[in-house]
Amino acid sequence: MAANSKFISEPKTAAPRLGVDKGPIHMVEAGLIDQITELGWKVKFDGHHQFEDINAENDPPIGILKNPRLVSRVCEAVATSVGDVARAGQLPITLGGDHSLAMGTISGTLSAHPEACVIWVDAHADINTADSTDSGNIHGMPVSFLIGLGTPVAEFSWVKPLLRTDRIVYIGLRDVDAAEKRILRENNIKAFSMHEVDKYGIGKVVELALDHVNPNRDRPIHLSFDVDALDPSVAPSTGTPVRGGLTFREGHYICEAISETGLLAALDLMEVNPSLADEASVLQTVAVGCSLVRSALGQYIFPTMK
Ligand code: NNH
Ligand code: MN
Ligand code: MN
Ligand code: MN
Repeated sequence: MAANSKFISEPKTAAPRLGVDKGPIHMVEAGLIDQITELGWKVKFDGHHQFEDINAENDPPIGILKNPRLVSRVCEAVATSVGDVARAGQLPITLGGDHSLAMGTISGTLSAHPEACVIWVDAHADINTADSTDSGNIHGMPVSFLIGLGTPVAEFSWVKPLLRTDRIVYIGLRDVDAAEKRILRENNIKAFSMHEVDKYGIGKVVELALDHVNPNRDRPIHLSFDVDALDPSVAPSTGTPVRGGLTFREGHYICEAISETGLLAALDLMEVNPSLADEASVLQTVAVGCSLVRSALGQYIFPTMK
C-alpha cells in the first residue's frame, strides 16, 4: 500500500450516557495511531472538539430531544473538519463517541464527495425522526436528518438533506423500532439485517450491499460502523448492546471488503464506551475497535497473500 495522507478526528461528543466520549481516548491510548502508521499511512491527529460552554443547564430538551444544542454544535464542527479533510483528498477517520456524530461526518463527506454512498453497520437503524423518537436520544436519529425526513428541527437547520435514500445501505440490524421499520419501508431503504447475514453469509451480504449503493464500484464510500453491530460477546463495552450480532470475523470482513474496493473515503468507528463495563470488557472492546479500523485501512490477516 502506498503511503497516503489521512487524519483522525477525535470529537468530544454529546452522549446522554456519560462516558461514550472517552472511547476515542482509549483507542488512541491503545496505540491506534502507531498501528495505522505501521500500515503505511501518514496520520494527522486533530485532538478533541471541546464545547464546555454548553452544559445541562443551558441546553434543555427541544421537544424530547436530549442535549440538542451540544449535539448540534459538536456535529457541525465535525462536519467542517471532515469536509476540509475530505476536500484535501485525505481520509477522515472519526472515533466516537455518540453515533449522532455521523450527522456531522456524513455531512462533511457529502460536501466534498456529493456522489458518495454510505454503508451503515449497526444493530440499530438510527433513522427515527423528531416525530417518531421514543427515547429522545439523537444518536437514534442521524440518518433521518441526513435524508431530510420528519418535521425539521431549527437547531439542526445546518444539516442539509444531501443523502439520497438509495445511497445508504444497512448491515447488521436487529433492534429496529416499529416507526423506523415503517420509515425504511416507505422510503425503500435497503437493509441487510442479521437474518440476511445468517441466510446469505457475510460475503454475499457485503457484495449485495455494494451492488445496491455502488453498482459500478465507482462511488466514494463512507463507512459508519457502530461497534454495537458486533455481538456483545465481541464488543461488550457499548451503550446499547443487543444480542445476536456480528461475529468478530463478520465485522472485520465488512471492513476488509470495503478496503479492498479502494473506495473508502471516510470512516466512523462509534459507540465504544469504556465507562460501561469491567476493565477486561473495556480492553476487549477498545482492541476490537482498533482492529476494525486497521482492517478498513488495509490490514489483512495474511498480508503475503495480497
Ligand atoms: N432506536 C433507539 C432510539 O432511537 C435506539 C438507538 N440506539 C442506538 N443506535 N444505539 O445505534 O433511541
Ligand atoms: Mn449513542
Ligand atoms: Mn448507531
Ligand atoms: Mn447501534
